[in-house]
Amino acid sequence: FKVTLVSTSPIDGQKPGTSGLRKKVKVFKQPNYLENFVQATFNALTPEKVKGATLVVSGDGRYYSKDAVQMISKYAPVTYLVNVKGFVQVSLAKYAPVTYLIIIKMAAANGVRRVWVGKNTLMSTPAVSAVIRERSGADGSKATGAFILTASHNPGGPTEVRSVSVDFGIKYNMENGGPAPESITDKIYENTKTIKEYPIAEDLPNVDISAVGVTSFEGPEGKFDVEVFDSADDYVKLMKSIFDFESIRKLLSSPQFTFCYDALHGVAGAYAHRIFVEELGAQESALLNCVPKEDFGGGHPDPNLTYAKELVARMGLSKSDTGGEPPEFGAAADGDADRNMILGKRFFVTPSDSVAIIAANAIEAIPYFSSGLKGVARSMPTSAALDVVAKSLNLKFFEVPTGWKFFGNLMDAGMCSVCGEESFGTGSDHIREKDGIWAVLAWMSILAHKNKDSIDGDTKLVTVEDIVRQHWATYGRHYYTRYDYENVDAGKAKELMEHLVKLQSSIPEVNKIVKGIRSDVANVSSADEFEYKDPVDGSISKHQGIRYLFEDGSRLVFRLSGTGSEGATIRLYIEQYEKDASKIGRESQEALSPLVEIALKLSKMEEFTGRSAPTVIT
Ligand code: VG1
Ligand code: CO
Repeated sequence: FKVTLVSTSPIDGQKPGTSGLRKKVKVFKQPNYLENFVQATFNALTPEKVKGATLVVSGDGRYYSKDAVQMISKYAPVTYLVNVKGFVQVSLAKYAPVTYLIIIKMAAANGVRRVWVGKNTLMSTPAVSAVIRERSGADGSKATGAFILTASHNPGGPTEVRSVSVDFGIKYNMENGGPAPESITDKIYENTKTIKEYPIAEDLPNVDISAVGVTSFEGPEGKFDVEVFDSADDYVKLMKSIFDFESIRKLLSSPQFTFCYDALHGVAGAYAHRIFVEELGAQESALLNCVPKEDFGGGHPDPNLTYAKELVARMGLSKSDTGGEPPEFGAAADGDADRNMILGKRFFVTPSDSVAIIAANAIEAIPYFSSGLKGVARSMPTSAALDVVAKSLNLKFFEVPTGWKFFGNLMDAGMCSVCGEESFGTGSDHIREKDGIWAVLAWMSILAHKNKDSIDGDTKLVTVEDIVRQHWATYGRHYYTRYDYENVDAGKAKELMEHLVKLQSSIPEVNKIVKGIRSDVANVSSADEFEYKDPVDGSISKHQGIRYLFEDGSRLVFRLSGTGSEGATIRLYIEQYEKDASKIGRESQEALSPLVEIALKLSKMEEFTGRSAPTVIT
C-alpha cells in the first residue's frame, strides 16, 4: 500500500468526556471528524506506542461502525454467519465497516505494525481491556493500546427515533488496558485544535472481518498485519481463572435457582451464550436480547429500571408484570457490556450496595481473591456502603472522581482489588475497565457460596434479597437514589451549579435554608467541590462535583454528566445512612423524600431547568 497525506483543519468540540469522545452520529459523519480525532490521538502517544506497535480496534458494533454504503456492489455475495442462538443469519459484515477501515488505514499509514480486530468488529470494553493485558499474538506480540468504538449506554442507530439522540463514540485505552488518563486526553484535545494533516493508506484492501485469520500487507515502512480473532476465547479463559465455574454450574443446575440475562442487544450478547449457556449450563431461554444489533433494537442500552423494561417485567418489578413466577436472579448489561444491573426476584440491588456486597464476600466466594483484597475504591457519588465494609474488614479505601480511569492507577500500584460506581459499574483488578459479565459471575459466586450446603437438599435457597437484607443488618443500610435531568439547557445547568457553589461559602446560611424547608433533617456539616489528588502520581483533578455533607452521614451530590451528546445532563445523588436495624426495611424513595425535597429546593432545580421531574430515577 501507499501512504497519502490528507490536509485537514481543526473541528470544534473534540474534547473527550468521562469516557471518550461521544457525539451524535451525524456529527461523526462530518468529513474528517473521525480522522482528525484518530490522528490527534496518534500524535498524543509516544512514538514507540505507534511505530511498530500492536493496536486493538473494536467496539460494541453500533451503527457507523459498519456502513452499508461501503458495500462493493449489491450483487456481491453476502456472508452467512451462525449467530449466538445457532440460527443462520445473513450478514454484510464481509465488507469491512467504514469506521474500522478508516482507523486501520490510518494505523497502517502511521507505521503501526499490526491491528487486532474482533470478529465482526465486536469486542466488549472489558474484553478489549483483557485482550490488551492478556493476549499474545502468534509471534508473541502484545498490544499497547486500543481504539474502542462505542458510546456505551447511549442509544445508537442511523436516525433519531422520537427525537432520542443516536450516538457514536471513540476512546483510546492504554497499555495497562485502562482508559487514557487526563494527561493524554488533554493532549488529544489540544492536538485536535491544531491538526493540519493526517496520513492514510487509501489503497489498503478491505479485510474480511467475519473470518478469523491474519492478512498481511506490505507498506513503505514494511509489513502491516490485520488479525481477526474471537475475543470471547480470551475473555472466557480469563473468567475461568477468576471464578470457580464448577460451583456456579452446580448452582445453575439446581431447580430452585432460575436466571435471566438481558444484553439489551449490546455486545454482551456475543459473550453471554458462550459463558452462561455453554460453560455454565443455563437454559437458552435465560438469554434476552442477546443478539447484538447496531441500533440496539431501537432501545436505550442502559441497564437500569427504566430502560431494561423486558428484564424488569420478567423479574416481577414492573406494573406490566409478565405473569409467571420471576427468576431468582436477573442481570443486564449496557451497549459495550461494562455495566451491570443486578436483580433478585422482585428485588433491585443498588449498584452501590452491589460493590459493597461483592467486597464483603469476595475472599470467601471468589477464588481470585482468596488471599485477600489489596484495597477497595468507589467513585465519589457512589454511596458509602463500601466504606463501611472497608472499615469493618480493615481494608485500604479510596474515593475517586467519576469515571473508571481513576481506578487504574490504584490497581497498577497494587492498592485496589475491587471497585465500583453507582452508575451500574463494578469491577476488579483483573482488568482496567468495569466489567458487566464479571459482576454477574461475582454475584453467582456469592449465591453459590451461600447455598453450597443446601443446593442438593430441600433447604430453602438463600436468595439475592436475603443476601442484601443480611448485609444491611450487619453493616447498616445506605438509602440511595439518583435523579438525572437529561438534555437541559447547558447555560442553565451551569448557572445551577454556580448557584450551588456560591451557597457553599456560608454553612450557617445553608442550614437556615435547609431548616426552613424541613426541620426533621440533620445539619449540613460541610460543603465543597470535590477535588482529587491521585495518591500514585500526584495529579490533581478539580471540579469533580458539588457535595453537601450532613452530620448524620447523609449526602447530596450534584454533577454535570460528561458522557451526553446533547445539552447538559444534571445528576443529583441522594444518600442517607441508617444503622438502626428496625429502620432498614423502608421503601427508598419514601425514606429519602425529605432529602429529595431539600436538594430540589436548595438547588432551585425547577427554577433553573424548568423541569418539575427528572428524566430518569435510579
Ligand atoms: C457516566 C457515569 C460514570 C461512568 C461513565 C462511563 O458518566 O456517571 O459513573 O463511569 O458514565 O460509563 P457521566 O459523566 O455521564 O456521569 V460507560 O458504561 O457510559 O463507559
Ligand atoms: Co458502558
